[in-house]
Amino acid sequence: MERTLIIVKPDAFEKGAVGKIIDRFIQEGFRIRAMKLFRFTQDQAKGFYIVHKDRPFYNELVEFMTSGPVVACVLEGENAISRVREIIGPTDSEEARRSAPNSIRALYGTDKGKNAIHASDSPESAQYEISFIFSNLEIV
Ligand code: 3AN
Repeated sequence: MERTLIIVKPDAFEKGAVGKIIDRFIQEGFRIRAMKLFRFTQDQAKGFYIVHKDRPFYNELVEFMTSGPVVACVLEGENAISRVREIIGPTDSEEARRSAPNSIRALYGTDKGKNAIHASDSPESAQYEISFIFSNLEIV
């Protein structure tokens, strides 16, 4: 069993897609171990995305992630990290509509920035991201 973190981003929250997105993971067999609705401060978003601090889109990413509420969940399942990445689809939602039309980014995202959902991409990032958002007492 493996755990991973997803964040329904402000664009998908604004569209009212939170329920459909979380239900997709339940239907795919994952268990929800923690869930939280919140809004990132600038400093929190910078810390969460610290691995991207030298990328040209870092400021844009921080602005977007602080633009409205998000919903974060810890999901558990076999090979959760890679399976969840498969279900969310490629980073660019337009590319996702071409190559993975049933992926979450294809269905609910707009482009490379406004791409509806985040998911951890490795065991190291899953561990960092889960403990960044949740305390032990919030994970069942
Ligand atoms: P992923 O989320 O698929 O792992 P990364 O790790 O390449 O993608 O990028 C992290 C986040 O940064 C993405 N989820 C996306 O929101 C944002 N991002 C990536 N590339 C761009 C870009 N060219 N312009 C704006 N935002 C981007």
